[in-house]
Amino acid sequence: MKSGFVAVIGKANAGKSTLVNVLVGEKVAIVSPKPQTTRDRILGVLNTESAQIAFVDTPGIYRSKTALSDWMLRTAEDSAKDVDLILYVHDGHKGISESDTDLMKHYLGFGIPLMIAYTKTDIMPEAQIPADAKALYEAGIECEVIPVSARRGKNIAKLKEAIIQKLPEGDRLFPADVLSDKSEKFMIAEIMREKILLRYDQEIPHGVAVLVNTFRRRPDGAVCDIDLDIVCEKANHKAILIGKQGKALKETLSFARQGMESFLGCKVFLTAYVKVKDDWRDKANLLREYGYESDPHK
Ligand SMILES: Nc1nc2c(ncn2[C@@H]2O[C@H](COP(=O)(O)OP(=O)(O)OP(=O)(O)O)[C@@H](O)[C@H]2O)c(=O)[nH]1
Ligand SMILES: [Mg+2]
Repeated sequence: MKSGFVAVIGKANAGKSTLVNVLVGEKVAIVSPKPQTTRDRILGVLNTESAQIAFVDTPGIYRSKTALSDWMLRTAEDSAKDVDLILYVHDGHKGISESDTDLMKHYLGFGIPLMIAYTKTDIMPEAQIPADAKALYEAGIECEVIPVSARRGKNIAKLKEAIIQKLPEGDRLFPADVLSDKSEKFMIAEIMREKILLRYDQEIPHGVAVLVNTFRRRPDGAVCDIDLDIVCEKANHKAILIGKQGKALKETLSFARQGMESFLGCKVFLTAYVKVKDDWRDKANLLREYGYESDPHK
């Protein structure tokens, strides 16, 4: 039996969470076209007959502007320590820049085996792949590079095999039915945030935190009642989130409710309030209150 922890690291928007979801075979992390979608370290566990891989999805590496993104960066950096393998996810269709090779070298310097998942091959010319693999090698990145498309499921089996080969012999780290370390309540808040990321632009989704006040499954199990707060950081953001006659919020909530229903497998009654907490992303007490602890391992 092989088992171990694999930190999934890379620039923001590279496709890390999409890849973790495909590898695990379930949605354990939300995904959006905007950078800085993932804020927390999220465990996604893949079980096979002869192996268990505990993937640690992390916030993408991104230029830091707020105390929240500082915390996210620290979370990613800390997650890459004490693992058996670093899976560095590179967005192949963006080409290779010096900042990419610098980051790869930074993680190679951790002294932990590193493998590159070169993803999004479905939206780039095939000939570019060997050219980039060569460019990486010439830049001093000496490690296995596996081209994949998480969206099309291409080469995912090969990537799993390559990862398992690098893991140590050992028993399962988690019971075989555990998929994630996050609760249903956490995922409810994340699904709400995902729909906000998809619906609104610029700083608005990045300045939103979601707090679930009530999450209750009725005794027959067929219905969940969910009540949550959408906290934004400016009064004008609140107006945009709600929209004219509440239309924007109503649409976003309907979209979120559908996502929650398919995740929970039951009907959902969702109520939500939009609140303003001025510049909460730079306030240590509010960061803590919203679950972005100063110590990412807590
Ligand atoms: N075409 C294509 N798009 C992909 C692929 N993988 C991810 N994407 C898209 O890339 C965008 C970012 O994906 P995420 O999985 O959220 O990326 P991430 O690295 O987790 O981003 P952060 O959490 O912000 O760091 C989304 O729009 C995905 O649908 C892929 O294999 N092919
Ligand atoms: Mg992510």
